[in-house]
Amino acid sequence: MKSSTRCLTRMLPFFLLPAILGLPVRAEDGHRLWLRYDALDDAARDPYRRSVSAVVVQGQSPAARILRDELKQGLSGLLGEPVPVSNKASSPGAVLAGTPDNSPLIASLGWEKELRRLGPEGYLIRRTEIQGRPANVIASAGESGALYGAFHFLRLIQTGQSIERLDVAERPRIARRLLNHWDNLDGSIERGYAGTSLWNWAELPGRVDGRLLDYARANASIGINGAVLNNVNARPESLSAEYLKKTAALADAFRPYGVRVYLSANVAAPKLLGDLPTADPLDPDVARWWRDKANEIYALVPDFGGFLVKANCEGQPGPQDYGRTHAEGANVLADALSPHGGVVMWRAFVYYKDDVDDDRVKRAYGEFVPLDGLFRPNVFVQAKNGPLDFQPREPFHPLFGAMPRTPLIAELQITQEYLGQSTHLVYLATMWKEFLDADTFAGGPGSEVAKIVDGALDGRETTGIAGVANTGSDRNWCGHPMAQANWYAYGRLAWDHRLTAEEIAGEWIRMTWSRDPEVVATMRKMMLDSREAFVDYTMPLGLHHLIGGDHYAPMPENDTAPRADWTAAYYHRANVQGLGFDRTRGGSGAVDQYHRPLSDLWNDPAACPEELLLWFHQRPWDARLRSGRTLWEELCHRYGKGAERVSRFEQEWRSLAGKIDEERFLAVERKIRQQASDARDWREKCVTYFQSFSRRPCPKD
Ligand code: GCW
Repeated sequence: MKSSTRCLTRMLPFFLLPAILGLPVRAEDGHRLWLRYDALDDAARDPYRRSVSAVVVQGQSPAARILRDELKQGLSGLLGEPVPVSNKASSPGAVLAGTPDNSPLIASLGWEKELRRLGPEGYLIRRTEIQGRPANVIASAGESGALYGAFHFLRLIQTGQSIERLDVAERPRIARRLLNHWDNLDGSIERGYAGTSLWNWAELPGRVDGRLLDYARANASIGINGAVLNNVNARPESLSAEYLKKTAALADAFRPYGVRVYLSANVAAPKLLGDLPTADPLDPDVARWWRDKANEIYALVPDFGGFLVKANCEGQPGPQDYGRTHAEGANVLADALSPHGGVVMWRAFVYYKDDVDDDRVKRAYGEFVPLDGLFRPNVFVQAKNGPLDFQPREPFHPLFGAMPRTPLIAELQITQEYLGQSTHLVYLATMWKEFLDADTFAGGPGSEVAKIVDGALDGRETTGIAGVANTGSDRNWCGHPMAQANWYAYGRLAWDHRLTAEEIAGEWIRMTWSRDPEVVATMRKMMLDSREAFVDYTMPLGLHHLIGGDHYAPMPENDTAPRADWTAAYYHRANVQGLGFDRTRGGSGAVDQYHRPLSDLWNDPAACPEELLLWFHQRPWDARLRSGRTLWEELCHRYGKGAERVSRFEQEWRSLAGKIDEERFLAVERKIRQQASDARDWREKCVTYFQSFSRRPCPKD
């Protein structure tokens, strides 16, 4: 941008600018997500115009209608001219999409065998000939797969890739790719930072808000195929006849987009909602209650996905209230659902009310590993990525690789509860990749978490992944305009965890912001650096939980929460000698929940990666680290480095002035300014606090 224009952008109210510059005025508030479909510029669209002439979708079902509309809208938008819909592939350049069952033209290609192998969600995209004319074919054995293929095809054009010699075969690596909504029936969202719940419970089932279709469409565009509608801290009423009708209306709305609904279940429902005197999972009346409930649900929602359960944790009821195990609790639900094909996702996030563990991170492993093999085949155990609670950095959860006879769902948190909520730019794909790529050594080297989650290590087809959603009623869906990237990246990784964080960021920026190489390069760099910067300015070197009740602001001094494991002091263990939680063999022993050689490596302070040093070790202030600095100096260095990186975000973002629409530009600018100021607060507060133990001067840099 010319400097005179840049100057203008600083001085003028943003809404006047487009008019003055002669640009079209359009509300660009982030609502359209990555599905904007704005016209490519002339040079970029010419090759596509030559290859694309019409949309041909022969099916008549609701899903086929959605497919046709998406292709028509997407292609017409991107090519800057109406692309007609036709029933025949009579002109060269048809975009033919569908399944052999709903499209005679696709059936005539003889691709059934390949399509069957890719499954109903997989697809082929090929440039081929139909009746002697070149065509672009998007084919799947199932309607969901055809829609996923269409979004793939559109993405190629949105991101400026060639469609000349297309030959794509895709299938998802994980079967259940779910969002978990922690939405309450009163419309609030636990750990939600983007407004209120999208589910308009009060108006349902009579009125389904149009926004819900946009939600389902966005999920379909990234391959998400299920949503758990309500908070894991579940009200029993969500299973009442009244609410099930509302759930059924949502299920009907989402179905054509390939999104199935699931519910969180409160396991005391037989008592709280029914009139049984007990919710003991081994009581025959309780089992009957769950069977009847499952029958009632499936009569309304024939493709209901199943139940997610948080039991015996943070005040939730559970089988242990009756002296039963988690397996006994899960199995009674599983038996009720299995005749209908439903599953139970039983969470491993557990710690107890009256019993604060010496080391809380050890709890889930101790509870669940002995139960391996005792769950019904339609039960998943769902574990968070790390053993504590979605901290900026944790080692992977030791259950991955420790329960070979139980399918495990990996629970990631898209909403940034501990990572700056909707104020800080933190791109989470790098963190999730670190987790998915971590080698558990469960079956020797090369036993990455991803291979456990996608079933490759144990030859398992029952697979799943969950992301705690960051969506809400905010116009831009996720609060921070750039937090949409985390919803997007979650879906893309759930589909194919081999994609890199960098590739996904590049796609998302081009689709959501701009194809200008400078914008792409600048934003991508910021995104890729953001998670490590956040770790550095908040909890470097393996520190964790340095927060208070809001889970946002620095509070390393917090030592008086209602329970010790809600404080910060429980975790950092700072004293005049040093800093960190000793989880070695000489300490809590948590390190031995991991396989060798990892446990040996992490047990040794000289070999342990410094990123996890204070997670596993209490180290003296003068211990030498790899940089040559002492622990104290390195700590100060990291806090400084993180805060400094974010202050450069401010300049980098400003360098894009004029290259991005004003409304979103200013919204991000405001957020980054706050982030940079918060990062300085974190640095000041934590360095000063830890200095009261280290009693050493701050290094000059
Ligand atoms: O991260 C913690 C949150 C709780 C949450 C809990 C859980 C839904 O602070 O808000 O409850 O974990 O995952 O169950």
